[in-house]
Amino acid sequence: MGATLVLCKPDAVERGLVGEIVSRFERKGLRIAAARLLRIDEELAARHYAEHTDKPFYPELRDFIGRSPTLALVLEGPEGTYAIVRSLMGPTNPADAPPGTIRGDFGLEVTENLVHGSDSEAAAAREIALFFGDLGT
Ligand code: 3AN
Repeated sequence: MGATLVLCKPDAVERGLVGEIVSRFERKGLRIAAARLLRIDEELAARHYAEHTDKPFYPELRDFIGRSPTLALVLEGPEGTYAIVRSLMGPTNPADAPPGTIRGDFGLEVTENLVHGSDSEAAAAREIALFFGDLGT
């Protein structure tokens, strides 16, 4: 079994694309184990994006991720679920994302790229604890 964290970012919620995005993961066969709609404040953004806080694009990323609610999900599936999720999402920059992927079908630019998925088993464990640790998932 594997589990990973997915964020449907503010642009996805604002544009009414959450159903479409979650549906793609469900139709693939992944299971929703936990879900929470929350606004990501500056402290949570800095912890989640710890590797990016020194980057030039960080202020824009922080402002975007906190501008309206995000839907956080834990998705469960086979070992390597994080990689399955990332293949459905497509590359970070929607301009590089092929049609058929979430970012390729719905995104135009790198900041507003609709979804986040953990990029390793270790990141998944860390990020699930960050978003759902208080629920004991
Ligand atoms: P991913 O979300 O595909 O794992 P990361 O972790 O490299 O990509 O980047 C985290 C987030 O930071 C991206 N989802 C994107 O919103 C933003 N980001 C990454 N690189 C850039 C960049 N060069 N310019 C603007 N935003 C960026």
